[in-house]
Amino acid sequence: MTNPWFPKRWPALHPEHIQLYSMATPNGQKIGIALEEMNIPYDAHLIHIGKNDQFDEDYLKLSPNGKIPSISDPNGPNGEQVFLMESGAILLYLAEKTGLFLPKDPLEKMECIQWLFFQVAHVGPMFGQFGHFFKFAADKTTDDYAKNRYLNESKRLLKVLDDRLANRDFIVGKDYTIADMAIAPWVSCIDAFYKAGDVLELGSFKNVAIWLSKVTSRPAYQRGKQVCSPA
Ligand SMILES: N[C@@H](CCC(=O)N[C@@H](CS)C(=O)NCC(=O)O)C(=O)O
Repeated sequence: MTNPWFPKRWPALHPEHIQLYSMATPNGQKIGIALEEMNIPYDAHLIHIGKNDQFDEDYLKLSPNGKIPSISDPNGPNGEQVFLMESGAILLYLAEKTGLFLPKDPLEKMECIQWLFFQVAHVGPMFGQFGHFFKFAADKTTDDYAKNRYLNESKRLLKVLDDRLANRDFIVGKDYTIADMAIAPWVSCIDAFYKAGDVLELGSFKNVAIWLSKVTSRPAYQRGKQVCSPA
């Protein structure tokens, strides 16, 4: 095993533990939630994206795309340090490492991975673009074209989720998995951060509402969503 490497600005407090580099946005929250749910010891480092920490030369060495979240694990495969970016890949890595929150049954496991990819490919980018045009750039565009495009797509995705949850407790089935950890912070942020519950008609997605309250009331979820909050 070679000596682990840590970015200069964010030294490890416990070099033997997983290091999380993140901020409490929906993509970042997923990993704080997973670490808490899985009871994994970790050091948390705030990468303040509003202050461009994500472009720090050292940070880019562990997360070349310049986004949060990322992790390093000094005890990765073959005992070597591993660096990982992309929240979906990190969730899968942590679930495989611990054997938790990823179904053992092969079919259910594929379904879990499918819904995880659905989050990363659709829910995150579309809700994120909606939030951008609805909350942050409302005064920078001359018409509603972009806002409406992402609003309609976000509503469509909420309906896909609502249908999926019509006869299931959680996204895959009866058990809570990393797919729930990935999707819930994004649905939660619609009201909590974008203040767009009304415009997206969140209340009309009844199955989503029941599922969301089940997931977000978990103590580990509550702890995890605050990890790497700016002061
Ligand atoms: N697909 C990536 C998306 C990560 C992402 O977009 N992170 C945002 C915060 S939610 C970020 O780092 N933004 C900083 C920037 O764009 O400069 C993932 O799931 O990890």
